Amino acid sequence: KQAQPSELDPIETASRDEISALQLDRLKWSVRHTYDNVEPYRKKCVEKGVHPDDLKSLADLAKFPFMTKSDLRDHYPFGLFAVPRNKLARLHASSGTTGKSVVVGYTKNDLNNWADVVARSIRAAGGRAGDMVHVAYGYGMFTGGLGAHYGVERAGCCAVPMSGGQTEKQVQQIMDFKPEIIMVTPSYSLVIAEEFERLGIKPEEISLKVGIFGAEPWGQGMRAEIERKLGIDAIDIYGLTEVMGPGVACECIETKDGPVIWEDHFYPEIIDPDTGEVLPDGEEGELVFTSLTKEAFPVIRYRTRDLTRLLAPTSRSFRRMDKIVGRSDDMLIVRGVNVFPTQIEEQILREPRLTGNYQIVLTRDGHLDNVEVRCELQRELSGKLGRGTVEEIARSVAGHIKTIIGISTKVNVMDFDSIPRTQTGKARRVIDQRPKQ
Ligand code: ADP
Ligand code: K
Repeated sequence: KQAQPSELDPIETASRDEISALQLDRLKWSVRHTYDNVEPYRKKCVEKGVHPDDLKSLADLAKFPFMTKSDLRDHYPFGLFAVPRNKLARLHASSGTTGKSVVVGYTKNDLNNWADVVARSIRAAGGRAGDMVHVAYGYGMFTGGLGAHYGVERAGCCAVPMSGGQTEKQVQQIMDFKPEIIMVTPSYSLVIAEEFERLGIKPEEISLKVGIFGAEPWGQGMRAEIERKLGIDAIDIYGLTEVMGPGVACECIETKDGPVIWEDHFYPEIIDPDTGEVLPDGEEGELVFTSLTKEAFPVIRYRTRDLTRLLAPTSRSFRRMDKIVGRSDDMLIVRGVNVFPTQIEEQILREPRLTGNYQIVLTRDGHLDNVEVRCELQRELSGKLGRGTVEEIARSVAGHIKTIIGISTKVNVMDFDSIPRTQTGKARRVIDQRPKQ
């Protein structure tokens, strides 16, 4: 499944010097293009006393101001677009997981580049021309469905534009059409896997060989769970609406060691979220992207709020990102301890008798935060274990959470299918019932 050099874009195996030279050329163009055509960004530059001519090396980018989600909201809908509206070929909007949605636009060239990076992602995941790809990301304003779709076609594959929902039909079509690849959120892939289970269809009877999963954080335990239940290799794809959509970075099947950033289109930095200072590769901080080729909606130093690290190249010449711990908005502060839902997910999935469906419910009792972790028994065990065993599972998960994360929780081991499933995409992991301060 490993890609032959002839199947890769030449830049994927170029020397770091060639990559840096290309990045600098493109970066100069992108900063100039944004400065000339996006008035609010030009204003920020003037206030900071920087000009596109100051950009002489990649490191000079650190002198430029950031863009944030609130800039997008303040200039809703088209205030940050860098082309006149008759040059637009498509609009998308973020699904608004956190707050009001933002609108982004693409020119024909932007759509072309997007399809290229998604096609490259599919090849990295082991897909080849001629494969059939079941796309269960939502189609519509969300970038997932259409973003994946045109990449599938660009890769020479056959797209099955199923979109999200209708789980029984998803499974029926996978059985009938026998696709090799599925593209879907990790949480919805588990819902599909459970439907296969319910029908008594075993992993080896499922045609799928590879799943390309993104749009929400998922840990290594979740990867193992999905791989086991569907009999596939599970590959991590990363992206966000503001920067493009899915396909900003994608893991390679031969290494599965974190998404490779398609650095010829998206220039990454990691910053200290408190000071804004650029951190060296390997250190954890907030991921920041500058688009290098985008025409309609260029972003310069866009703060993603996603926390991760930049890692050295392995299977390609581009750098990788570590799995996203979570985005800063998702961080829970429980009795003063910072916790990401994925950290709790990892502790739940150490226990093979539990599924990857879970929910964290926060309440406040006087001044104390209470955390209930709801998890579920695997279907085949549900209703069959004695109360003592169920309590022992709960105690063991709570023990791991206490030792590794440092918070006390009440773990509630429930029967299979007690927690609501996502039908359309991203799972709702946290229910915060604490009074707003
Ligand atoms: P919204 O901001 O409304 O959720 P997006 O679809 O643009 O809409 O979401 C992008 C965000 O989803 C990213 O900033 C990141 O937090 C998350 N995300 C996307 N892909 C991954 C991934 N592979 N791993 C972890 N988080 C991801
Ligand atoms: K399979």
